[in-house]
Amino acid sequence: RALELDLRGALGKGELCLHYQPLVQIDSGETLGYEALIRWEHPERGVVMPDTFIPIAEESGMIIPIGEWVIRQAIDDLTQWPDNMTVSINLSPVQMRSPSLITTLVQGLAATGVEPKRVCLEITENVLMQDSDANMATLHKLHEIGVQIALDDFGTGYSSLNYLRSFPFDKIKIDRCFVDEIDTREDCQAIVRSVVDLARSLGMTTTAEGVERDDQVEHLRREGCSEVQGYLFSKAVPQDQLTDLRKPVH
Ligand code: G
Ligand code: G
Ligand code: MN
Ligand code: NA
Repeated sequence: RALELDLRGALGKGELCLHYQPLVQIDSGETLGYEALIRWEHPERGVVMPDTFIPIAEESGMIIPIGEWVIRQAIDDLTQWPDNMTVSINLSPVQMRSPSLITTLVQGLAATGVEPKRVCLEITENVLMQDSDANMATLHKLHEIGVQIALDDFGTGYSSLNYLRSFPFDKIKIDRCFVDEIDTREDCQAIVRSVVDLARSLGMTTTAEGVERDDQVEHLRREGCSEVQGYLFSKAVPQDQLTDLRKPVH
């Protein structure tokens, strides 16, 4: 409860901030863009992680203004990065039901002139499970705007395969539970191989999450995964600590 009260003031006091974790192309090692991961710099508790406060924000409805702030901030930050880079933004299922989601996104893009395809929205399977028709309509509207849509934490929910049929995702993010032991366990290798093949036949790319070791990268490359993300490359850091933001040398 105390945390909920504090969270009500956090946005106005500028206590929320975005950290960024790179998404790396597996073959070139090039940074393709960054995923925005929210942090709360609480004046007494120190840094509060999203797993702690996003559920509170969702239950209280505060996720709507917080989520809109995330969209605006992430697109603003993107304008500082090289033109070919993307930003990935996590969406709560609650935001999918908000009429202001589309307008916030459209206004953010218009105000900055950012190309829509440089923004990737990450949604989880529960978005497709809850209130399916309305959420599906929202997903199609988002796609019409031209942003990319990724299915996050893939493989952790139910009926995953059925959902892949229902919407043309641009990308599947393979949950780190399959990546953790891919260098030692054949069952993980087989699952990742199947997801990569499936994604490819559906015209989607794949990002492996939670990559911490070189051996995992070798296996992911062998299975045909196109992008990797994880502590091996970098944890999420504030924008001023991103080291790949130098403009390419001509
Ligand atoms: O580093 P990590 O602890 O940052 O993130 C934990 C969880 O919080 C992940 O599931 C991530 O998707 C979620 N998360 C991080 N940032 C945001 C955000 O801006 N909005 C929403 N809805 N979820 C986020
Ligand atoms: O659900 P989502 O994929 O958006 O959440 C990303 C979460 O994964 C964040 O909490 C982020 O800090 C965490 N994360 C990112 N890279 C790694 C990693 O290499 N290992 C582990 N254990 N967690 C990671
Ligand atoms: Mn994510
Ligand atoms: Na994920």
